[in-house]
Amino acid sequence: MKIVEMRFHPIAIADPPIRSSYGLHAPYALRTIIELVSDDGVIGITETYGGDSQVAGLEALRSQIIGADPYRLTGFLSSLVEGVKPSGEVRNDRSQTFLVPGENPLDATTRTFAAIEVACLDLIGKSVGKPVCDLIGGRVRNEVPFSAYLFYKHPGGGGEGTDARSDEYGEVLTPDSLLREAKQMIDAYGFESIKLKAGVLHPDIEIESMKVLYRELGVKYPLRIDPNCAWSVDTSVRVGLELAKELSGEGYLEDPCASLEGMAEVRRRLDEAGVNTPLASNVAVTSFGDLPKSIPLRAVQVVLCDHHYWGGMRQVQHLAKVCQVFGMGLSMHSNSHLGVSLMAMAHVAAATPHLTYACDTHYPWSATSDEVCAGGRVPITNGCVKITDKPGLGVELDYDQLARGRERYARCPYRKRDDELEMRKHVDPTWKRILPRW
Ligand code: GKR
Ligand code: MG
Repeated sequence: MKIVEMRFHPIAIADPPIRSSYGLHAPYALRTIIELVSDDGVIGITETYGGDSQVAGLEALRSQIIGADPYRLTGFLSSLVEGVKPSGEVRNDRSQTFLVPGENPLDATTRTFAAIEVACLDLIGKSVGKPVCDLIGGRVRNEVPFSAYLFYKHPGGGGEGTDARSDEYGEVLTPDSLLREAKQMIDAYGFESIKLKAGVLHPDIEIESMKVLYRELGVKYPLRIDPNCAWSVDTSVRVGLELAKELSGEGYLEDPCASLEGMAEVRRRLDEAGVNTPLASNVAVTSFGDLPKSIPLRAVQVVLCDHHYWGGMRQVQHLAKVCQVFGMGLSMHSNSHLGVSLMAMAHVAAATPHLTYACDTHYPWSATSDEVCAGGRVPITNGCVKITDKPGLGVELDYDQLARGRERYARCPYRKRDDELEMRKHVDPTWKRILPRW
């Protein structure tokens, strides 16, 4: 089999004004849908980050991809993820950054490789009639659990002008409105664990928000909190101590502060106080190169993988093994996305035994009307995405919807994610990302 055509579709999807320590989401999130066509007419698809630089990175590989055998990806593109430097030294770059995911130049090659890998796996799966999870070792679960991903937000449902969407969750800037958001999301999707994107309001309000969730929803829902490094070491320790009960069980404290050294210090002080809440991360550890320093420091106890930037599904499986060997847990990170990415996340999670935490997903924040999967939205039932026997990722494209996504991209002024700029435009003209803020 040979790849004879490669098509990229830059799209924009409505995104509500949700907040994080990075700032504010723009009215549209950018994604790219990729199609690889084989010489026998089968089409493999994938979804990745959007914007001009992601598309340019993919475009630069066109001559290597056209004519290539999708079964031999490691041979023709492996230098992007595990090659050697011109010096002969094996690459083990660290990619830790404070930029928003998808805009980190240090993981540009692993992002690009991942996109091509998943499209090749979908193509192979659709050619041989097998689901992707069964091509990468076989599933260990038929249902992949996801968690409710709560965000503080301003009023608005995303999109702009006549393309503005209805606001499903309203304004959420208090503990009570956050509880309402949680209940709404759990009612709609049946999630059985909850993550709060924190680092937005004063830590006392965020602590209170977690206490309200715990009190009102009960121990049945493991809780996680992630301020994306907005707190100092002292504040992180204080929050860890005050939320020891709320984050117990399957919960964790994710990226409370910046740097591996900072995280290690938080670990040490929580241990001293007898609090064993795991510290999780998708900021301090974002590549294999971060692990040699992180592991002896005991900076991170749960790594959040993400095939989109770790270099694809097989790299996530390698990461799982490393985590297992060194006694770390594995969870999954997410960014604004549609159903093709959701299915890819579900397939890799299904085939990764050590991925035992419910995965993050931004899926509830995307609008049904923007979905590019044929047949509409991928169902999340009882908090889970079902893995069926459909070949490949189990989804096909709706080309009318894809064309609408492309038109939206062409019409909208956004070409990269810049939450700090959005924050200055819509909330506070003087706003800057300050780490630590508290
Ligand atoms: O969507 O604003 C967001 C999140 O802050 C996202 O960009 C993060 O990467 O979900 C992410 C996380 O867990 O850090
Ligand atoms: Mg995180």
